[in-house]
Amino acid sequence: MSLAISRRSLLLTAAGGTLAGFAAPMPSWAAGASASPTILTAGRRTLEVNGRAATVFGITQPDGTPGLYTEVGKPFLVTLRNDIGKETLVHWHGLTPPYQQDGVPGISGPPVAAGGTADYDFPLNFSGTFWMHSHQGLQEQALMSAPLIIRERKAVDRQEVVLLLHDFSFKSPAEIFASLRHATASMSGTSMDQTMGMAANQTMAMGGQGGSMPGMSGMSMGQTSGHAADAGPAGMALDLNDVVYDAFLANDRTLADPEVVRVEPRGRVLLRVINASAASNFQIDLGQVQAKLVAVDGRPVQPLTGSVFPVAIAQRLDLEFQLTSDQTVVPVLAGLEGERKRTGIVLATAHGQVPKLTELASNSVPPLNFIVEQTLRAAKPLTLKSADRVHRVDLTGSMAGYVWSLNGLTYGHDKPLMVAKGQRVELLMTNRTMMSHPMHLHGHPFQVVAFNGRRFAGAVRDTVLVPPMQSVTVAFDADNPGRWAFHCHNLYHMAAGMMTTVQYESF
Ligand SMILES: [Cu+2]
Repeated sequence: MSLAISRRSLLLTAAGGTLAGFAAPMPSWAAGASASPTILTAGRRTLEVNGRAATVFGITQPDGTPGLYTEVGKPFLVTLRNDIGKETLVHWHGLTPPYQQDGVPGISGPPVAAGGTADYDFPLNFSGTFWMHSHQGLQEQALMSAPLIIRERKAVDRQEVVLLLHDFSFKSPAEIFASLRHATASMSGTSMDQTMGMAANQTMAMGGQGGSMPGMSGMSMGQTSGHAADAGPAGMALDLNDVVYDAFLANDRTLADPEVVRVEPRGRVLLRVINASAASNFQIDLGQVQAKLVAVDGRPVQPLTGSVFPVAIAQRLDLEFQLTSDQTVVPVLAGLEGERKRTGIVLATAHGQVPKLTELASNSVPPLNFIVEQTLRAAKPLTLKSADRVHRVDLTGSMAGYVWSLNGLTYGHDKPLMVAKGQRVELLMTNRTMMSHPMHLHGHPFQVVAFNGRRFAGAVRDTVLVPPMQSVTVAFDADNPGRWAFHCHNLYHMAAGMMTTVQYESF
């Protein structure tokens, strides 16, 4: 591995000065170029949730705006300030920087020390809806995340609305993780070595029913580990939500007191949905509004019309629609899969009377599946080419102490997926568990090219939900040398070991 760092690479400074190994020439802005960096501060803030104060993280500009709004063609020119009093590092989810600027501790570089800063400078060659989040420990659960919007250069006559979704708990993320590990460790008597997910085992422990169990949705297993069960492939029980949350937030608010976004009568809207949850998949429901899904994960797709769209952990949706004259109040609802719980915002014209919305829907949202994914077609597909290298990646898990892994290996004991520059690479992911996994590759957009072996030219994106006991193949071009994280974006699965790296043979 080479540590050669180009002029446009990361300059990391800690309180004590420039870190060894990361001494880099000054980025272009520091050398007197006209543009100056946007300062993003990772800090703490107080939110009120369900009438209670909660201290959470945030990533904000000096004027308090969360995240970054920029324009294609401008460089990504950012100084990250760490004001949280301990180490952090922020990942620019979906962007394609040089790997040293990717924001993953231990893979791209060291974290930023308390009180320190890090500088970023790389080109932005595409527009779209992206996001940023801490990749340090479990900070993402405590809301260390924000929008990262790259607008098109041409002005478009439509109102941009960003919907950032979070799952929220008053418990600390460490406490949640400890409870998950404890809950499963104490149940692991009979199946230490099997590579199934947890729900099948838990279902047996709860009476041996293997089929669909309506009415079990939302039942709670102890304090933290609640498992909604539903019919899976061949009638097996699926495992949906490991964590029972205190609230689901849409732009930091619950549906009891939602954000109301004022829109023009008959206005055109571009709704950018970002699922910044740590561990929750949602279904977006626009009610009477027919929208066009025009991009997923910031990458354009052939438009798909509808009013209900799945959005898995870490994924994004760009939805375009025009309100009709009688659509003066439009709730944009996000329902938790397998549950009746929901959150959302409300679009309303100046005179639209916003009704009281209940946080529990009348029906539960079905588990996310692959039906919409299979119908998506990239607007700009990869060139047609056979794979130079195929990596088989089994998504695996074990009951023993909440362990999740890839090819049976947890991160740290993993075997990196090797690639060479210029190769077309395919990742054939087979989910051997009863829980879906939102799999995310850093630094490279990938195209979804097969589901259970059936080929199609699916969406180009950065995170794909692999359903339980199914297989999904993605393809990407190895054009960004370095060492890149590849992991499940369920934060607790990643923390439990469901992560590896894609590594170039030389870089
Ligand atoms: Cu997972």
